[in-house]
Amino acid sequence: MKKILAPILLPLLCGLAFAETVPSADNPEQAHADSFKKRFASDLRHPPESEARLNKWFRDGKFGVFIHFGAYSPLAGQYKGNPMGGPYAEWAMMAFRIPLKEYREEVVSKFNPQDFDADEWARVFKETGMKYVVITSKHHDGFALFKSGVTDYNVVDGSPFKRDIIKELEQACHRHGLKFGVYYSQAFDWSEPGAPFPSLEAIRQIHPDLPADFVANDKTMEEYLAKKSYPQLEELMKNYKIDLLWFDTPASMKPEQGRRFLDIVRKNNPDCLVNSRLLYWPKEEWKPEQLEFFDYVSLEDKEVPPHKLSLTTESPDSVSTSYGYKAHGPVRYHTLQEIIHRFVHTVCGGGNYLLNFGPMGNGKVDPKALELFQGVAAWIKDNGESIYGTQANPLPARPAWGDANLSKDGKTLYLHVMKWPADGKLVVEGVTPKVESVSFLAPKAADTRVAFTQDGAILNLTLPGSAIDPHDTVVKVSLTDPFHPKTT
Ligand code: H79
Repeated sequence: MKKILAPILLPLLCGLAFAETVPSADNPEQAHADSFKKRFASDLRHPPESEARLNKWFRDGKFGVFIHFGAYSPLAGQYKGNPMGGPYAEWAMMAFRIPLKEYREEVVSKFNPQDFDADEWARVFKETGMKYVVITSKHHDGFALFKSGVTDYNVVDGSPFKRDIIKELEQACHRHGLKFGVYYSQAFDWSEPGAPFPSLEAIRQIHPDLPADFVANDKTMEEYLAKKSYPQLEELMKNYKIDLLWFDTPASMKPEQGRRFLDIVRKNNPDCLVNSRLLYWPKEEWKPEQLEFFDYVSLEDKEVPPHKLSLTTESPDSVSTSYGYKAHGPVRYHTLQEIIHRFVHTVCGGGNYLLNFGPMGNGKVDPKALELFQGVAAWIKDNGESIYGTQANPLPARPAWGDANLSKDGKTLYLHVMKWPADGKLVVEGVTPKVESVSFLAPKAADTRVAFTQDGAILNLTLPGSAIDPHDTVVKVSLTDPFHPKTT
């Protein structure tokens, strides 16, 4: 029996800890950069079809919103008065080992987000500066937020809400000019005993009525995929206009199964982007034979790239330590400063920033998330030119005082000053093209003079006594000739 279970349980046990990067005692940043280099060889390149798809909107977009919404949202990390110990509110079913029947009776039957207003959400995202949306159409609990003919375990047929959340949001996003993507948990589905689980015990707790001789194995996995996962992906691709497919936690997935998912996406919409969690665990060393299975690299959950890669990346970050809305048990929200810094470092690292929040059980945007979004919007209003359509940091290293990136034509270098120099002297190393002029990007400081001297590739700036922006002051450096950054 152990042998039969190995393929379905082992990948899980080995690969589960991909949430945060392991810090090294002396220099965690260096340790992260080293692990990053080891994972991604510099000769990895996207296939030409992916290049073409990425160039349509993704690479210039830089900023998306990630939404974890589901039957777990009203629980907010608490079940029957018990707060969750773990970080992820969307894991409630597994954390509390709620049997499927009980989950349907006690959780799904109470999912009724009466204040959900897709148009209002889309307006918030648009005002925040996000260019695309990725929402959980089905998370690990297996409950679909779209109308499905495969099972009534979906929002329209199985909840009192009865409205197709994916349809309403897809239409609202496209009305507002936002690209629309869905997260679909293709492998994990706790409503299906044949799919991968963290342990045998967990299968039995969530499915107590299983026959005594039930075993989960490759065959039950394929049966689950054939019965539910492939058909639901087909439904999503046929019944909705999907611009991006976000797969996750590919436990037990085989290449031929990944190919089957890809075929369903491609034949319905050849432009649809696919992230890199259809197959393999992201902690592994990335190999050329993987490249056909994705358009861009999903970095690890909450991982900010330390530098640019030869591949296009996206960082799935969150406003808090959870993805689903969590109001009970341990939870910490990022400060606005942390969010802006993580966003800017991600973009300067050549990647996209996918910022998650969990809507509340009533369907409203979490006010703490909204406040952070408004802060980001205010910063972008002044500094958006240094984000959208830009290229990664062209300097030899990430500077100690912040970060840097480059306009598309290479003629403007943006310096993101996060740590303001006490003496006003900012030294920028590696500016090889000749500097023409230096100014601040924020309109309120457009007339403030910035004195500079250039000594070879060393640019010396004299800044005012205090920062223009408390989080990140952007200094715009105009160059006489385009900066040609090295490719990786
Ligand atoms: O959707 C979000 C997560 O729910 C999902 N990926 C992001 C985008 C995810 N699934 N698995 N994992 C992340 C990694 C698993 C982490 C775990 Fe744990 C550590 C599972 C068990 C230990 C955290 C702590 C979750 C449950 C307990």
